[in-house]
Amino acid sequence: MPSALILDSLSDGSSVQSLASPMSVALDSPKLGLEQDILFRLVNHEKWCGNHVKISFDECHTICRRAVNLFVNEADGALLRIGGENDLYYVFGDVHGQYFDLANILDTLTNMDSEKQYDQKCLFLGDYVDRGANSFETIMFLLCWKLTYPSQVFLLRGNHEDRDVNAKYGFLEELKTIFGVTHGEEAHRMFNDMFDHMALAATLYDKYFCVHGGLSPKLRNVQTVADLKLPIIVGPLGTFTNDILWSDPDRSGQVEDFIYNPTRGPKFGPTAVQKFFENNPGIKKIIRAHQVAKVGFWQALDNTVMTVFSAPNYGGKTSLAATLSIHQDDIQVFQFGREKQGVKLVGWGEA
Ligand SMILES: [Mn+2]
Repeated sequence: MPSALILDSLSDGSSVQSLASPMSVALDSPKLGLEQDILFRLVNHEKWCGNHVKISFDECHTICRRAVNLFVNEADGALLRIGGENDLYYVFGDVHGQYFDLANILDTLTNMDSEKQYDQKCLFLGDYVDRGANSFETIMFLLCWKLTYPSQVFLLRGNHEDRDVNAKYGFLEELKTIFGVTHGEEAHRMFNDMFDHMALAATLYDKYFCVHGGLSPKLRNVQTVADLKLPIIVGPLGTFTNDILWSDPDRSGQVEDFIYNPTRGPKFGPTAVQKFFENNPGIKKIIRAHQVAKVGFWQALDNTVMTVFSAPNYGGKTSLAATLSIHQDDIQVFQFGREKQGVKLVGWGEA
């Protein structure tokens, strides 16, 4: 039986909140509502049955509507400001529809005894859908988890949380398989209207700028993101909203500030990062996703930019997934590899 973790916020609040199995939450608690009912179906969903989990169109509609409400209320414009004194954040990069791998990773983190002295929370950097086989399960899991534990799970938007992109790379096709052509297209509109309400970036402990892609020449400071208003339709190449979901740090040493790439947003260099830090006192690192990493993560531009990627064996090629755990100045990396029985922890240490 696949299982995943749920942050255990059902305790009386007197102790720190640690990661607990959703199975115990589902089995030991009285039925709480639709979100928990769907989580229960998801964690019991058999990996190899070849079908998608049974969640009706109307149930998806309800969950999307509730998520939109939550997203709009928690964000400052399109910015999340997170990271309390005693919080520890697990930070995830791209998941790309690899629901069962995500479930394995979360399950492993649940069973670790370390770091239990902090309130454990999760931040996801986007790209939940497309490419993998279970975009539907991934996004429904994350939404229901978020709705159950709103102050412990945070979801940013990736470049694939965009109707034009996920009409091309798998999500729309998956929805048509699940709901039929007409309802599938309707579900596609519904999910994407919800995506328009996701925040575009977060500040974590006022030390880290967290975003799916990276910097933009039009991003002076974090207030630029806070000045936006949800919902947001991602603009075309060259616009601010497109830039920060698509941009990449330069690793060739050829780019000082910014250079535009005709297909994939800008590349930013050391001068761009330095200017951004000067305009954002306190911020010392950019934490982002968006690019595959052979060992699950990499650093660039003199360790000012960290990339994390959380989908193992992405695109059918052998690669590790990683999850960061961040408490204030301390960043640890957990690496996961896919083995016969599922995805297993294969390495960890300081970043
Ligand atoms: Mn991406």
